[in-house]
Amino acid sequence: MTSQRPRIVQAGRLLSTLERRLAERYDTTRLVEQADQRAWLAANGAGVTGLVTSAGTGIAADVIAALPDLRVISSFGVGLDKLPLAAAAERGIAVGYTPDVLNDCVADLAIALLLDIARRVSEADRFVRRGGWSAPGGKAFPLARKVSGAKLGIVGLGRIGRTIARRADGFEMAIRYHSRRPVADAPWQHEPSLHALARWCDHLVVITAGGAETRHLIDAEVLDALGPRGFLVNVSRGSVVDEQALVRALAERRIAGAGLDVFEDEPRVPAELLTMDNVVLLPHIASATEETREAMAARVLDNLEQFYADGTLLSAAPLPETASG
Ligand code: NAP
Ligand code: 8YV
Repeated sequence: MTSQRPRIVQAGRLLSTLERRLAERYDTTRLVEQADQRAWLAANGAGVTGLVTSAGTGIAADVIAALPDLRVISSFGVGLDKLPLAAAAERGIAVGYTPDVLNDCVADLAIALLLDIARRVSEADRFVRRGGWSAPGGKAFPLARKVSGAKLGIVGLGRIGRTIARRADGFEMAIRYHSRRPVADAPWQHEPSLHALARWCDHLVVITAGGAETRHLIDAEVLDALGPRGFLVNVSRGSVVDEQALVRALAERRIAGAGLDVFEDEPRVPAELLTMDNVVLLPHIASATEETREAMAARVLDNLEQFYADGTLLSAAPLPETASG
């Protein structure tokens, strides 16, 4: 008997509650469970109308090419850098994502990294655990740097960047931001030059979109402008920072420290960083709370449900213009 439920494909693993609900509502195939994914797609790709993935997993070009009837992609996450947006626009495939519901948690984690690296929280924890505090005649733990009232530069004042700025207001920080265009209703000062922003601030928080346009936006020159008393926090994408330039700047103490949630080649973290005390390294967890991941899962489902009901999406990703308009 043919299933009446829409046929969808799930690329990569997802939150288990989301996987269960997808399987209940749709005729779902998990690509990762297929011994030969290409062979499965070649034999069964026709008739699949939906594809669910995540910002981290993305979609390989050959997967959507093997789905001739694909009408909708629903992605778990807000980053669009691994999604084939141009191909989707050309083929009229709708793309849903999960903006806004993760703003709070990503902003909270950016502030956590900022506090951790400037106040040496993780470093102090390691000091206590290895007996440094209680050691007879041991050295005093080094002084940290003040966050309240310091100068914060934000690279990318989008949904999450603004949420970070509002939190930093609570710390009475002086705030300026850099983006290609000033944000009309933002109370913070726009800085058209990224270098000038880096020179001015004590802490530079990076929260732009990823992808080709922002690749290595934070390069050796920006790091030198930030300088030996400046801290870098990156919660956007690893690709936005030139990681080798960052490793060199940290090793040579040309910047004071870095808090990193994202890396250029995840889950690979450059070995040099693992032994440095002036870095905090996280495994891409900015949105990873039970509450936010459930809200993201709900948006993935709501996007699909609405699309199959009326052809529209609750949260439609912006697609590039096609040659035909
Ligand atoms: P958003 O609202 O689209 O904001 C993106 C910002 O980046 C905008 O202010 C944009 O301003 C700026 N931007 C884009 N290209 C730029 C460039 N070349 N130079 C300077 N600024 C540029 O996106 P969002 O929802 O805040 O999310 C931002 C990103 O955070 C996502 O794309 C994702 O990669 C990342 N993220 C990471 C995690 C994590 O777990 N670590 C979680 C969620 C999101 P202009 O267009 O005016 O330049
Ligand atoms: C998630 C993210 O880690 O939303 C994004 O762009 O990077 C994070 O929220 C990701 O969606 C899980 O793949």
